[in-house]
This record gives sequence, structure tokens and C-alpha cells, in this order.
Amino acid sequence: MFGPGPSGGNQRLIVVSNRVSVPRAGASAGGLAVALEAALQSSGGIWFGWSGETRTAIDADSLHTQQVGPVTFATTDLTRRDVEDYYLGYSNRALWPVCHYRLDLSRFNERETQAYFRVNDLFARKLAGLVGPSDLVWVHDYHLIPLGAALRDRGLTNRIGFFLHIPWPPPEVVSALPGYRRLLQGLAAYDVVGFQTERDVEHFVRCLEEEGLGTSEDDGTVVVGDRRIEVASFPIGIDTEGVAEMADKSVGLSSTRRMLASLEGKRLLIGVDRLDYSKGLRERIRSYVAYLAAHPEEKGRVSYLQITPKSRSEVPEYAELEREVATQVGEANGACGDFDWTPIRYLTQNVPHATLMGLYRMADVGLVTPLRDGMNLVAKEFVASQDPQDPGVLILSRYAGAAFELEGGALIVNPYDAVGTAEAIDRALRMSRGERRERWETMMDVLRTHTVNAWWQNFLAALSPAEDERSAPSSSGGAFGATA
Ligand code: GDG
Repeated sequence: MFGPGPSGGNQRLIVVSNRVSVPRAGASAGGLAVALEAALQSSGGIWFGWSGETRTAIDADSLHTQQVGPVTFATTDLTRRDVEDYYLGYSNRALWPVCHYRLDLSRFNERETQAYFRVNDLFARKLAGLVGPSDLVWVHDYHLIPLGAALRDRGLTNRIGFFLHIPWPPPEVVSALPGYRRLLQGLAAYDVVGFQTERDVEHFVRCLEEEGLGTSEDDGTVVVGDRRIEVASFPIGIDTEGVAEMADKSVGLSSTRRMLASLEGKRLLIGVDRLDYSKGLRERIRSYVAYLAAHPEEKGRVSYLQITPKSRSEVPEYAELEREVATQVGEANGACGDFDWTPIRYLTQNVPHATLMGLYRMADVGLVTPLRDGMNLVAKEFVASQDPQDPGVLILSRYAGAAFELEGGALIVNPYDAVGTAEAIDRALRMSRGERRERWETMMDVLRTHTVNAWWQNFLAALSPAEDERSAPSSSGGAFGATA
């Protein structure tokens, strides 16, 4: 446990994210939820955010709370209007597309911009009363950029950190956002601003400098007025050992056995992505069709399984993409298939986590070809799931954050280049076992150290106050030492 804070209270962790994963009996939480809960368990604390529920009117001070062990889950409902403007609007039709370099898909609307800052103020109002003077506050992702500044406006002097899960583009792109300067000022109000890659860090520092809001120093900090903030990359990881074990055990699952039997010896390519235009699904299907056109002898001998749970269907650009991908899959199967062979198996349902790891393990090729991605955990899960004796090959987009860590072992492709990606598919399917093992080991060396636990521990180590700023020094260096 951390040393006592200035008021004598324990230093707890407060995690804030748009959606809160309240543990429910019988439901299995996703990787990030498990990781953040582990962080919360180690110090005790609060996980705060939107409940996912809407009401016609909400009281500015009401909260739902649920205590689970040392963690309080505190959530608030939002009005339907707030969800439309703050969440579906500015967050997902302005910030998301612009941060994924898609100015063409962005839609700006003054009411939605206002709502974004207003809802962040509302969250700050509800959260401020829960924060003790020595608590650490860790805010997650693009929905909540202004939250730190809103908490400061309410007098909070705590250490507050922010982590962006998605890319941060250069000023030439991101400055198109309405409220751009206010967003930068919001980010500059944090003590630690974390990104997935060094590239995102460079872009952000350029934004601050070009707007005259900060000056970078040689030690990696940025001076903002009379304050100094840390801006750094914290590439998110996975529970590498846990995934490997789960994939190993999955051979016994009936779903895995059914899948294997249905392949009848065909080579398997797999793609797993939320249905999102950033994931490059249309380009990937085009590349696969280009591969089949270049290698007609492989028809009937390969199978491409694409698992794509629907997401954000209420946003028109996503509903449109759903139709486009379904049409494209139908056309590809109609044109390239045969009466005894379906080239693409396409699922839009959620698949249980353990089954997913089993499918990764059985695949010869993992197709991870986003047009832009903050990190991409599927790439890492695919690698960790492989049979060490006979691993599959990862084909990875140069535009995924994961490419910075996995370029030594993956086949890196430009996802817009169908011919180049088709060539990578051919190379992956013909690669010798020796080369596959060598490449896999190179990637596993990275994944064994860059785990999800190392990620949160490193972030919290950066966020924790320096020893001399603590009222009572802790002999161990604190609960969040970067050890993993
Ligand atoms: C954002 C950033 C960044 C997928 N389908 C199913 C399923 N999944 C799981 C995967 C993986 C997760 O969802 C997806 O994570 P990604 O990282 O690939 O992508 P985003 O959802 O866009 O995440 C991204 C991430 O935040 C973390 O910082 O890496 O760049 O965009 O874990 O396995 N899980 C189950 N069934 C499915 O059908 N159970």
C-alpha cells in the first residue's frame, strides 16, 4: 500500500473511463478491464464513468456506487441528448475519425462540441467530491480529454494522468478539430500524458509547441507555463502468459474441434476486428481477392475467417460500413467461390475469448491490416496464441502502433496496397517452419516483457509523486514500481 497522503489518508487510485466495467456474476471482463482492475486492487480505489444507461433527465450530483472488495465502482447515467452529442457526436464523429486520419469521415457540429466539454464538466463535478487529497487520478481515452482541466477548475491539485488509446496525428491533421486549442490546453493540464507510440508523442509535442502552449526539454518533459508535464509513450500490452495458456488449452474446446474439422486440411487465415473503418476491412478483403486472382491454384485450399463484432451501429458511418463489408464479402464469395468452397467465412457476432484464442492458434496467418490503429491488441494476442513448435505468421499493417514493437518478426505491409499485401499472404503461406519460429521468438521476446501489467505499472510509476514530494516516504518505492 502507498504511504499516507498529505491529509493522512491512503493514496488510492481513481480510474476514469467513458464506460465502466462493473463486474457481473457470470460475465467475463475483457483484457483491459482485467488489467485496470488489477491496478485498482493493488491500491484500493474507485473506477468512475458512464453507466451506459440513459434517462430523460439526470440529477447533477447523483451517482450509482457498488463496492467490490477494495474497489468502488461509481457510475452516472447520461441523458439521451448527452449520449447523442457527447458520445455518438463529438467523440465518435469528430475525435475518432480525425485521430484516425479520416478527415473525410469526420462531421463537426457546434452543439456536439459544446456537449463534449459540458459532459466532461458534469463528470468532473460528480467525481471531484470522491477524490481524496493524495489520490492519483488516471483518465482514459479520447472521450475524456478535458476532464483533467475540469477537475483543476474545481480546485483539485492531485497528480492526474491521461492515457490516449488511439493515435494522435500531426498538427496538420488534428488541428482540423473544432475546439482544437481547448483540447490541447486540456491535455496540458495533466501531470503525465501517455500515448501508445513515440510517433504520437512527437506529434503531440509539435502541437503544443506550434500553438505556443509548451516547450519540450531534453529530459522528455514539456514546460507548460510554470508547470512541467511528462509526455511519454506507454505501449499497451496483453497478458502474454495468460493468452498463451488459454490458447494451449483451447485445443480441447468443442468449438475449436468443430472449426478444425470444418477446415478439412485447408490453410486458415484469420482476421478479428471490431467493425470499424479504421481496421481496413475493405482493403483486406480486396487483398485476399488479389491473392486468389494471382494464385488460382490455391482456390479451395485456403479459408479466410473474418470475425467482426458490430460496433457503434448508431453512428451512420458504421451502419454504412456494415452494409458495404457484407456486400463485398458476398460479392467475393460469389465471384471466387465454388459449390464446395466458400473463400471468406464472415461472422458479425461476438465470439467467446477462449474460442478466439483457439482460432488464432489454429490459423496459419493472422491478418492485422488496419489503416490506422493506436496499438492493436489482436496482433499481440495472435502471436501469443501460437504453438511455439509450429507458429503462424503475422501480417501487420505499418500503420498499427503494434508495428513499432513487432516489426522484427511480422511481415509488415501497406494495407492500401492490395498487390503487396497479397504477396505477403503468399510469402506467409510458403514460409519455412524455421523462419516462422525465428520470427515468432523475436516477437515473443518483446511481448514477454511489454505485458499489460508492465504497462499500468510503468504509467503509475510515472504518475506517482517523486519521493521528496510525499509527506511520508515509502520504503518500497510505492505500490506502482515498474517491476514487471
Ligand atoms: C482500442 C484502440 C488499442 C474482438 N472481437 C472479439 C473480441 N475482441 C477483442 C480482441 C482484443 C480487443 O477486442 C480489441 O482490441 P484492439 O486493440 O484490437 O482494438 P480496439 O477495440 O479498437 O481498441 C486500439 C486498444 O484500444 C487498447 O489500448 O490497442 O488501437 O483502437 O482484445 O481480442 N473479444 C471477444 N469476442 C470477440 O468477438 N471475446
